Amino acid sequence: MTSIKVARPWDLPESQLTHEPDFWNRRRFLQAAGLAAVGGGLLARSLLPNRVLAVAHASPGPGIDVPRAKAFSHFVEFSQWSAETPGLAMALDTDSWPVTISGLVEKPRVIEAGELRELMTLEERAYRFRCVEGWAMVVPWIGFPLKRLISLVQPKSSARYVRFSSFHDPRIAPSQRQQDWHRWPYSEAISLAEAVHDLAFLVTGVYGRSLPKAQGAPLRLVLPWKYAMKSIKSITRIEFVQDRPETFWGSACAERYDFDCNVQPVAGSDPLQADEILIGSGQRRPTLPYNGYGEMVASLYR
Ligand SMILES: Nc1nc2c(c(=O)[nH]1)N[C@H]1C(S)=C(S)[C@@H](COP(=O)(O)O)O[C@H]1N2
Ligand SMILES: [Mo]
Repeated sequence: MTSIKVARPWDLPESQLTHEPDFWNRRRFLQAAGLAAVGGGLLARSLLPNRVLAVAHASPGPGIDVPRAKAFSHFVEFSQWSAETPGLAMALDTDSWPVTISGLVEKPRVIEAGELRELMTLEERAYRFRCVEGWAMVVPWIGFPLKRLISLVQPKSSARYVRFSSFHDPRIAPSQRQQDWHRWPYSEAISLAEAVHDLAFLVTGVYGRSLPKAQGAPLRLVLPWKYAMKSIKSITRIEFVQDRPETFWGSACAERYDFDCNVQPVAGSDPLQADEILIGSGQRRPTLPYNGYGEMVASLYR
């Protein structure tokens, strides 16, 4: 059987995809590139209280031979060091995962992530993915446009922002027990205009499989023109609100991360953003405005 591929504005040449083994072995790559302590780095270079730094420095460095460290993953609920995350994240009960959609909508509802997956036609989209720490890749995500979910619940005209929250379960997430200076649960927010943009994608799978827990199963957001911290994992709540919400990183270090977090060669006061390193090839190249999606999204910010 042949399938006809219709070109979409975000399509990238297949040659640009990050090779799947490089995706799963990111940690090893990042370590070789001197970027291994990505989770720790994010905290250490930010303006968090000193005790965060103390925690970061007291932890053992990530060793590459930890058997369960299949993938690099940034998931602060579970661990400072990515090596531990895939194992710890196994405790997420993704079989039963109600997602609450509430706030300024005509049709609020609670829907099981599995039910949502059935309801939506899933598609594959390869997007550039760029962490504020400087690494970049091109990932074939599987999911559906966020705007399709939004049309299900029908926002009221007073809704101006969409706020996403991750799970809160200190029994399984060590940082939620130990790091009381953070505002748990992890949350992110975007404007409604951003949320209904074609590129905004809710993700349930990656590289042709269902999303691993460490990557934010069963449902995560992917916003390819923004730093990956906005691409919140393991979403349990989506709220439509009038006022701009606080976000997890915004309240931890507002001086460093603005609300938009759009990828820019030089973002605010952070001179580290001029270049990025491609996972796999290790190529260093200039950061692209809006991570290369400027033609599609720049008009949102004029
Ligand atoms: N709930 C939650 N979502 C999160 C994070 C997190 O710590 N918790 N980290 C963010 C950051 S900083 C990055 S770089 C990406 C990493 O996604 P990946 O592990 O799938 O590469 O997830 C983002 N979403
Ligand atoms: Mo990140």
